[in-house]
Amino acid sequence: MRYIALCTPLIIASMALALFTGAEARTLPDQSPASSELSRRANTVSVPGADNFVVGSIIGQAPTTRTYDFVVSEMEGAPDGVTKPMLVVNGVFPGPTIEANQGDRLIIKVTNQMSNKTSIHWHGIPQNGTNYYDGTAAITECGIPTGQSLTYDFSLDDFSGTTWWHAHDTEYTDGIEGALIVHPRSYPPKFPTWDEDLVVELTDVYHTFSGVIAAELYAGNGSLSPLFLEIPDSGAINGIGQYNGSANYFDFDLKPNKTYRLRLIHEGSAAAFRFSVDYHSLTIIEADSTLIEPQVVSGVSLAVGQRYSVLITTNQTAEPQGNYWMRSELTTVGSLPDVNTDVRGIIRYGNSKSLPTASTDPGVPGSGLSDLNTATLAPAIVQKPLDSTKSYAVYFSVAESTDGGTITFMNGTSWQPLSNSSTLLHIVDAAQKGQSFAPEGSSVELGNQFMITEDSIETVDLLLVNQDPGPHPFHLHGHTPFVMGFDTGTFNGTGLNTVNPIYRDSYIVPPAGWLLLRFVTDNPGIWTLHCHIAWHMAVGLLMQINSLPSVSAKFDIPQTILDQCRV
Ligand SMILES: *[C@@H]1O[C@H](CO)[C@@H](O)[C@H](O)[C@H]1NC(C)=O
Ligand SMILES: *[C@@H]1O[C@H](CO)[C@@H](O)[C@H](O)[C@H]1NC(C)=O
Ligand SMILES: *[C@@H]1O[C@H](CO)[C@@H](O)[C@H](O)[C@H]1NC(C)=O
Ligand SMILES: *[C@@H]1O[C@H](CO)[C@@H](O)[C@H](O)[C@H]1NC(C)=O
Ligand SMILES: *[C@@H]1O[C@H](CO)[C@@H](O)[C@H](O)[C@H]1NC(C)=O
Ligand SMILES: *[C@@H]1O[C@H](CO)[C@@H](O)[C@H](O)[C@H]1NC(C)=O
Ligand SMILES: *[C@@H]1O[C@H](CO)[C@@H](O)[C@H](O)[C@H]1NC(C)=O
Ligand SMILES: *[C@@H]1O[C@H](CO)[C@@H](O)[C@H](O)[C@H]1NC(C)=O
Ligand SMILES: *[C@@H]1O[C@H](CO)[C@@H](O)[C@H](O)[C@H]1NC(C)=O
Ligand SMILES: [Cu+2]
Repeated sequence: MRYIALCTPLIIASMALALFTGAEARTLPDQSPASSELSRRANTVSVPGADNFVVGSIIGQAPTTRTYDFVVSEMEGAPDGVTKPMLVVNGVFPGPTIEANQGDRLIIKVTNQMSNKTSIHWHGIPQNGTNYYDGTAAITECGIPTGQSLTYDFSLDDFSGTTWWHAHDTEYTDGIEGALIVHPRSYPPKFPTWDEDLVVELTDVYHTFSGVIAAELYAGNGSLSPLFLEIPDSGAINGIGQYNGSANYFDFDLKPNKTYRLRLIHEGSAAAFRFSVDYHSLTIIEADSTLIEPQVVSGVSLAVGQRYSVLITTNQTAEPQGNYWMRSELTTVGSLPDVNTDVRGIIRYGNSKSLPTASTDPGVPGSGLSDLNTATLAPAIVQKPLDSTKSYAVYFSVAESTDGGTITFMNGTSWQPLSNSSTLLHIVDAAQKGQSFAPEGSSVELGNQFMITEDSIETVDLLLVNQDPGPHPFHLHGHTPFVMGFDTGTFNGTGLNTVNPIYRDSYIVPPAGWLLLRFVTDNPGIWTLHCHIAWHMAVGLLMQINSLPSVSAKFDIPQTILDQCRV
């Protein structure tokens, strides 16, 4: 990898904010006064209210339709203290939490007040029968033009778990994202329990506007070195981070001797995060939206798009004031000057507002615990994979573009979004004329739409081969595939777990290694499979799975989506 220049922040603004007013009500959770200070400035992003990070009150309600109104706009914000241009929903970062129960229907009206198009993707939601509401710009829709709205309307069906929603391009890097929590009807017998249920949204923060980074990454020009541009400046926990001496922290004010479920959600764009809470062990109970056999660890690493639920018990005494750091350390970004990798928040359960005292992560002393090894994840509800009926291998790589920028390939094709159209429109148009858009098997359509088409229900083995020396976190829309195996080096036909493989929607393909997914093509539509490093997808690391096109042909694509493709 060439990492040759420094990522220079464009704007450095110092914010004079009182950290502790001493007059705050004790609430759960409790944010730094920085947020209320910010919200008083016009056209400026604020941190959402405490309710946004507490869930669980709707459990047990009868199945219902839940409606949300999202207005997306351009604002200024300062998640880590440095003022930057942001793109946000309803003026808050992170965006509004959507909370529902298994079986509910969601109706979300999204109005675009930005100067560019947008679309919102509901990460991990199956969208069975509603592929056109998957929110993938240029694939399932054409994007919501400036000044227009699109109302996403879908059933959650049997889906449950911790996930998130986000704009489906680098716009999400600047703030268009939020939590999406769906409570299951029930948990497996003997599954652990908790007293309160909290949302912890982890991001990396870029001082440079995402549109600028993406353009320069590809073109290889500008003042910033392209291969370096994917390096964030810092990070944030629930919208608050630290940079260059700013010291605001997201603050959970908890009760002693209780068990809390923390739903960790990686909503960032490139860095991996190692999450831990000083002196507290973490009991992992969920990976993405899959409940797992509980495991006690000292820390957990999350790649872009991944989620983990962890239980912590507020029963420690190592910090006499009862204040503990929670840490979201940026990893995989190297040790670079001017990047703050040491991102923190606070968990309090004493009566003091002072800062925790530990300067470095003390771990869980005397526990002998180590961090999660994802190879040991086992689902709490075992599903036995069917034998595969089809098998494909896809090789992906990161390369230098002719201009000296960065370009990525999946089997030699670098994806570029169709303009004023979507893959789904092409599929449906062709089918309605009695033709097919793509032949069965693998093909490249319209120059750079690389896809695999199955018009019957198949159990597909897809081997992803990473030809790059870095790890890449992949995500397949509309499915929760089995992760049959992964390793560095070359796949030799062994090393697969056919007994109780984890099924989840986001997985790391190891450096210069492989990962084997198994999924069933029983969900009609066009499904995106891509690297979730926002910059890698922006320069081409994306392919599509075209399932049951003769069923997709009967989709009643909403008129608004059709109209918005003609703008
Ligand atoms: C709009 O999109 C262009 C092209 O991707 C990008 O360069 C620009 O920064 C974007 N502007 C905003 C305000 O999102
Ligand atoms: C970089 O290249 C792009 C595409 O060729 C061009 O639009 C842009 O103006 C260039 N920017 C600079 C700073 O040279
Ligand atoms: C950090 O802040 C100091 C003092 O405000 C300023 O001089 C310096 O340029 C800043 N450094 C970075 C990397 O932002
Ligand atoms: C928490 O539980 C421990 C052990 O039962 C007890 O010693 C301690 O007083 C409790 N703390 C509070 C604040 O209730
Ligand atoms: C704190 O709670 C954890 C998790 O329930 C438990 O394993 C541990 O023994 C408790 N520690 C103390 C000091 O009570
Ligand atoms: C990808 O390329 C490899 C090597 O050329 C080929 O064997 C494989 O079939 C291709 N995969 C697909 C899905 O086309
Ligand atoms: C395609 O979309 C662009 C950007 O929204 C718009 O400026 C242009 O007029 C559209 N072209 C056609 C042929 O509809
Ligand atoms: C084959 O691959 C598996 C999984 O990566 C590995 O554990 C095993 O050592 C490999 N066997 C040989 C003979 O290379
Ligand atoms: C999607 O719905 C069809 C028809 O109800 C069903 O056969 C199929 O199993 C479903 N697929 C998924 C992934 O839920
Ligand atoms: Cu990648």
